[in-house]
Amino acid sequence: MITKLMQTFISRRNFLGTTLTLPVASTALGVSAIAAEKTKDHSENTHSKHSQIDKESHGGHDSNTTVGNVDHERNGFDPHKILTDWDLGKTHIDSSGRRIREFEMIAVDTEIEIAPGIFFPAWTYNGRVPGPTLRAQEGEHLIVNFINAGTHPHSIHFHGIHAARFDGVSKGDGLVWPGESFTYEMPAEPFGCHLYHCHATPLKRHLHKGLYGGFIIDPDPEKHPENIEAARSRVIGTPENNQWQEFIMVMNGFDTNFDDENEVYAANTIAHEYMKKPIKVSRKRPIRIYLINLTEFDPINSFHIHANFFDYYDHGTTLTPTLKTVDTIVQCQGQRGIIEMSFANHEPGKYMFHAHQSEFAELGWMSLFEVVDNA
Ligand SMILES: [Cu+2]
Repeated sequence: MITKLMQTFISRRNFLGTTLTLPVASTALGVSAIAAEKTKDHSENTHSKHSQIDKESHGGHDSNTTVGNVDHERNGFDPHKILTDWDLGKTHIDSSGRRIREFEMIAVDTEIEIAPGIFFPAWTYNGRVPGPTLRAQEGEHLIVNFINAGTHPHSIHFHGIHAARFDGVSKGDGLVWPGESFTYEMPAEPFGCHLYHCHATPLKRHLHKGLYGGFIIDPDPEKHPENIEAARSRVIGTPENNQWQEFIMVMNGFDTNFDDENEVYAANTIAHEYMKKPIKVSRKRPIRIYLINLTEFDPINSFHIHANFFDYYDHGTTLTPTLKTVDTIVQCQGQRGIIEMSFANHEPGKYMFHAHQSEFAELGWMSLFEVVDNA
């Protein structure tokens, strides 16, 4: 089944002249095939198109990924940059000696391309999905200035510790209406890998439209003398931290035809982006992934690495692993954690990682690390 969005896009670009027949829509074919695969339904017409697509997709492509490329410049964000573009805000020391860290967030309606030729009418924080990765340090006082420049009421609900009036929920006057603004304040605690999202109702729609992002609180090493080395290694910008190759990955999905099922899945929004352009890593330095699940409509998502094992810190709130030597973890929506692993003893090459729900992987959540001697 083809979404109205796709039809609009395809006719806009004149790919097909006046008639829309799936198999010749080559730039969108991979995703057309997977979208059709997801919605085995509705009409005989759909079925005949479907069988043609199957032949094309199995005969024409060898890597079972989307075909073509997403225009990241048009989107205004690049999933390769999102991996590491921490938003550290601005800091100052107030009169009482507290370190204040201040962030700017703006909600805007933004059409984004989530797979080649597939456009999605997203609601975003700061024009991107996921929103900015806010990063602070344990013990700081946080101020988040939020403007709603969108067309619906929104909020920011942080998974952290804060007063009720800063909880951003629709039942407690927590909504910020279009054209209005609100300032959230909270302590940066506990340290860990957290998240934020809009909490306006209907929640599933506001969340799935793209209003979410990572919220990382680095530990204060002074407070953790028993694990001071581990704590230091998590503090962005320190020499200990610079040994690590850190990435954020937000697992998400997109319901392109609004039937409460996802047609496209990814880590950091763009289907199969890290398959086509693998994430280059050095085998000599360990890897730390801040992994967050914000997939709507599916009860769980997962992360599986090929040819390797990792340690896992559930919620990132401990400095010793909560799971050791695993190659797969599962997260429900809102769950998150930190993965640590190394390719030091591996030969260089491309190593796959993906959701271990094959359907999610085939619909976009499949990726590669390209392990090299020096990255
Ligand atoms: Cu919202």
